[in-house]
Amino acid sequence: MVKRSKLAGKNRVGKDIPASPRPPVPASAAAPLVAVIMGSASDWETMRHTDQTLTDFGVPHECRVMSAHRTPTLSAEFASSAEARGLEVVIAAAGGAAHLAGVMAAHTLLPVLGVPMKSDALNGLDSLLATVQMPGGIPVGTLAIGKAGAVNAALLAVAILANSRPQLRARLRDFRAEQEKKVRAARLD
Ligand code: RP5
Repeated sequence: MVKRSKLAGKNRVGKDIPASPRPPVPASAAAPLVAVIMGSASDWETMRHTDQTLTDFGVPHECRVMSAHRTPTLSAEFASSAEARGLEVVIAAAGGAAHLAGVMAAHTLLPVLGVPMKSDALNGLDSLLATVQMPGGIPVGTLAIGKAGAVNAALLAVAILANSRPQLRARLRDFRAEQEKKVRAARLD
């Protein structure tokens, strides 16, 4: 069972993000290897694609809401303890002045992948620049804005984990082969 961390506060684990009072649904039965963090429950519509992709690959993970500015202490504590809890990759999504991934990266040596949310004001350009433009020294691997970035963050996390997990690597190879097959078979009416 994925245990609900004491740090989680009111946040939920797994596919339960926007829903309320029922108990958290773990994203997987095993201890999580990937944390999927987002700045607001409003990011879940996009980040559910990260959750789904990790689930498709059978990667144990947890999904939580926390914010660099609304819950700064929680965010710092979560990132600081992530490695000790057995996590290997942190995926952080945020929109607007999107500093969540940078804050995560500041508090952990684990690889942090940032997903810029498509914002109302600037279509995600604000989120992209805030996430990608980390000063040298503390890296955030930044993906594309929105759904593509959400899916690719999961695939990149899979690739990182697959370096030391041959079965996962085989699944990733199969996934690529399947994609290629579909494109090769594509017919235009
Ligand atoms: C960011 O502000 C969140 O990541 C979200 O993308 C954005 C808007 O949040 P809400 O006002 O919808 O909660 O912190």
